[in-house]
Amino acid sequence: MNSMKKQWWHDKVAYQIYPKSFYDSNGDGIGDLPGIISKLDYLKDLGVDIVWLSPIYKSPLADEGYDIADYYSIDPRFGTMEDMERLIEEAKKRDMYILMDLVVNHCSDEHEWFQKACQDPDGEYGNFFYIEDRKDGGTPCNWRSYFGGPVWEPLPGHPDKQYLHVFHKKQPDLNWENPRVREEVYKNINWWLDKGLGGFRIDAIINIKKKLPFRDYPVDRADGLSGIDHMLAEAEGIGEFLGEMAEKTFRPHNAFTVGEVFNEKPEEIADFIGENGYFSSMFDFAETVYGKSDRGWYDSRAYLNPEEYKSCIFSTQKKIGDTGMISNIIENHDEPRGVSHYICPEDLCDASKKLLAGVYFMLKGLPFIYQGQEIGMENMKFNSIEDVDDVSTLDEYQVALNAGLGEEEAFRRVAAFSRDNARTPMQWTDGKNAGFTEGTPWLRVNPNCSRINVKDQEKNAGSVLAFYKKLTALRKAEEYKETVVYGEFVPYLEQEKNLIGYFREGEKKLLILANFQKAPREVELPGSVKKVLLNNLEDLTLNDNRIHLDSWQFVTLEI
Ligand code: TEU
Ligand code: CA
Repeated sequence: MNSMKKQWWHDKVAYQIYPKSFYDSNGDGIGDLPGIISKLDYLKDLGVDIVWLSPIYKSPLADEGYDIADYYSIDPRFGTMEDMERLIEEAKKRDMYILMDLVVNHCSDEHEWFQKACQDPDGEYGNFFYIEDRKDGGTPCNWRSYFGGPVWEPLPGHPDKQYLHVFHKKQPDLNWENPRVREEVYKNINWWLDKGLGGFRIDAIINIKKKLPFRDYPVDRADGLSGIDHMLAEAEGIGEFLGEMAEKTFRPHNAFTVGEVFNEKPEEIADFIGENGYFSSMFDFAETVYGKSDRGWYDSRAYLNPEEYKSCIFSTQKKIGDTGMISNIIENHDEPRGVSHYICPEDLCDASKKLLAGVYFMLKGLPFIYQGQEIGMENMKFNSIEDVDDVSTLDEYQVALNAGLGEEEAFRRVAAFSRDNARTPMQWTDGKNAGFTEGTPWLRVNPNCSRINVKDQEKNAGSVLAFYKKLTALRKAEEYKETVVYGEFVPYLEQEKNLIGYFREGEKKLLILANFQKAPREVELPGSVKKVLLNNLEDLTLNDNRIHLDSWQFVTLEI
């Protein structure tokens, strides 16, 4: 049985809001905090307990808020500090928790620290960043930034110096080796937690430890640069920073944290999310990264087949076991829509969307829903590269062109991965701008809002939204909650093609079955069925020891 020490957040359901695109309360085309407050009841009704907000701090929005200019203030485009305090309070009234995004690998080049570093690179703030001399115009190493080009950029006002940025050049990396930097970060975290925040989602954290001194790694693309992964694989000692941060901030507050961790080794899982881990949880990205090519998005797989998807989620489940609580997702603000990536286009329908929802939601772990996922929002059909706002997509388009693809082909390939797919405005209604704003939306609304929107789905008991409500309700049901939250994951008929089957074994024994294909099938049952807890279709044919599953049918049975 479960050997995990219980924590307050284990049985929760989490939801990610991308504030800029969630709900605009004042008609300027940009979603905002008052807009979020006005939708708290909607989230509560969906069964959400924990709400993670992508960054809303003061920012020039070069990377949509992941470039923070002041960690202690709210960007006026999103609202005021009073709005934020009100959000925390209103959430509390509903037994909900707010998480902010902790972006501390880097700040904005418009942050006061960086401004001071530029004024006096040899002074105190120079040491807040990685600043190096430019000898003969050369760079200290050949690393490629995540958004393309070298990680080194001339320091403004000092042509003889350069600074490091592993993301955009407007996101200078903070020097975590400097204890003053860490102290400032911890002070800020505690300041927010003291305000009543539930915790944080922790951005890009694997990058805070650099392998020093700087050196070149093998060139892996025609640009003559080397992906950062090579360096990260060699960087040791990140645990000292993360352990210190947890000790000085999260643990004393009993805060919930979820790390954006991509490269943990199996033997490190306990260090990250075990009982005394650095974080409460971390995301499972096994399926997110599957099929992504080192060469870039143009060379990556636009969607996975059911067998590949199964092998990813199963390998994570087996690997994690009782070590800790992983966080399960099908999408986020950096990825294509889950239904467009894990279901092939000709198979996309309400039933297959619900199947995917059921499969990941019933896994062991904490389920996160990304805004719009609960109504089955799909990728955007962009008309051309001019439609795209995201810095990462623009770079990947260039990478594709450099690799020799024609403009149309390059656009088509990167469009499947564009971060803007998930960033189009939330579809509340079938009306003007999908009910997101009275003004002009900052990013084009997906025209399919006429067919996919909250208003219609709220009225329809067979909608994707209604199915998500059933999923959250089962997780909270007194009788089943122990099993859904803590029950052991045990695969069932793992070798059956396009069948995803597994047990959750706790106080009860549940069997999850998903016929991930169009063709109906018969499946043998391991015992008699006590109760049908979930079914994404209207009918179900059960015999003594066999079940008939229709196209895309998903069920959860008590055995
Ligand atoms: O993403 C970190 C990350 O690893 C990215 O490289 C991600 O793979 C990329 O966005 C795909 O295009 C986090 C945030 O989630 C992302 O939105 C930010 O842009 C990034 O950190 C920098 O803060
Ligand atoms: Ca607004």
